[in-house]
Amino acid sequence: MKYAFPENFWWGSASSAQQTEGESLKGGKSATTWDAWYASQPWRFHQQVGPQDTSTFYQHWREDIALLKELNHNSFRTSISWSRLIPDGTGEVNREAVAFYSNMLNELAEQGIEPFITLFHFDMPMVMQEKGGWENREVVEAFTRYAQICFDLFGHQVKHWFTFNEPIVPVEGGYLYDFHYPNVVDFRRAATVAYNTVLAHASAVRAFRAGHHPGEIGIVLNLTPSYPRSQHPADLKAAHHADLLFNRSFLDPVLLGEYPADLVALLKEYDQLPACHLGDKELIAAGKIDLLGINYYQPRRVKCRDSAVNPESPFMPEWLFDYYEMPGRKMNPWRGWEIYEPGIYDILVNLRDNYGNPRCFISENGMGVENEQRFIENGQINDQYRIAFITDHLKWLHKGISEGCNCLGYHMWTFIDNWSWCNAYKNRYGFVQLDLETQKRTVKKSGEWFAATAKNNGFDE
Ligand code: BGP
Repeated sequence: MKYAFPENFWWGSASSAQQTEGESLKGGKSATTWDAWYASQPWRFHQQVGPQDTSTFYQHWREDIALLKELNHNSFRTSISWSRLIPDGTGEVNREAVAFYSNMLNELAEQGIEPFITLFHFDMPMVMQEKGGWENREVVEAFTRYAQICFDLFGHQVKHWFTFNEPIVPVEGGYLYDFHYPNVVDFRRAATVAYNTVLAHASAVRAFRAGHHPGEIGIVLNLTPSYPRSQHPADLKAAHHADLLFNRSFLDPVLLGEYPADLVALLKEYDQLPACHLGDKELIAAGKIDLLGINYYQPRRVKCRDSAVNPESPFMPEWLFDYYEMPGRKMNPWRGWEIYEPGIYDILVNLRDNYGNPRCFISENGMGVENEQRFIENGQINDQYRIAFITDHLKWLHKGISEGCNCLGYHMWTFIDNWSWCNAYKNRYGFVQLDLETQKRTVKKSGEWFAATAKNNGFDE
């Protein structure tokens, strides 16, 4: 086999509670920011399809786990919904939710599929958001309690925990660029949200260790390698700043136990540092992880600014760099994201060389495509573009592993076409096609390809 992967390599896919469960306001669950936002501004969502329209994992989990098995998954990541488990955020545990998650985890075990469980995948309970969400330090304690409850309830079933999925995204979306609730545009508030998220992460890790729970704990970060337009010092500086803000603001605390000095200096220079309390440093140092999940979709290409910043305008990341639309770059035209396969290798090499080669795996990688129906042949979506996308990324991943990078698995986004934040069903990512009307599931060609690859632990070319 030309591209053989290490023994016990994790092959699987990822999903999340809000995007798949459905029954968004049923089964005792309270509203998340997504439910509330949809209720007040449905036009924000593609074709006004809201988070209630899903593949209804809440009912179809058994059937879906059978499909995971059919696709030869040996592992699968999903999340627990805080607002389902503890509807008022801080009080009573919802027994119906406990039964649901525990039955689902049992079924995964029965099928020999290792569960990877995320505690927070963008779905803040609205009751907590009303108290300030991640801007309010009190949420750190509430999140830690929620995490502890999960460890206590499901610790015998789950061996791989993740505190957050892509914690920078609610920061960017909710507090900088207006694509998540609460639609604030304010760098200082964004910095506070990011800081409190790091504290919440560290506090949950500390609780996990204090409780001597079995297994390991980590976080899932979306890493966007920052490439400069040129080797000119001004472009290099722009790339360094983008890297500090969008990667290292989480990567350094969770792997090294501290913030990069350059980032602290930068925020100080622009008077954007969040308030620090006594003991925060020690807490952050306690938040070092066992396992890093890497979501890789696209790089970030930047250049120095061509024009001076208007000093009257509010501080934004773009004060420090401009985006660079590199001529000839390969794009996914539907999602508007660049496809750059070597990025996956560059991430791994950076982790190996600058972060002590931590245990890691690719926790998401994928290709969202519009109107996939047009590729149906004999009743099945023939998504050759997705097979090519995965193959090309796996080749670079394989190269990284053969050069000593400590990458233990590859999970695709996603198992079944799911509801996406604001984009609803505009771009579909699944190995399995979902008919929203009938709930019928049909495996795509890429699903079959992946099943064979997972079974053979690699592929030939
Ligand atoms: C990641 C998220 C996923 C998923 C994916 C695809 O950022 O972790 O939840 O949605 O991106 O992105 P989108 O659905 O916005 O196209």
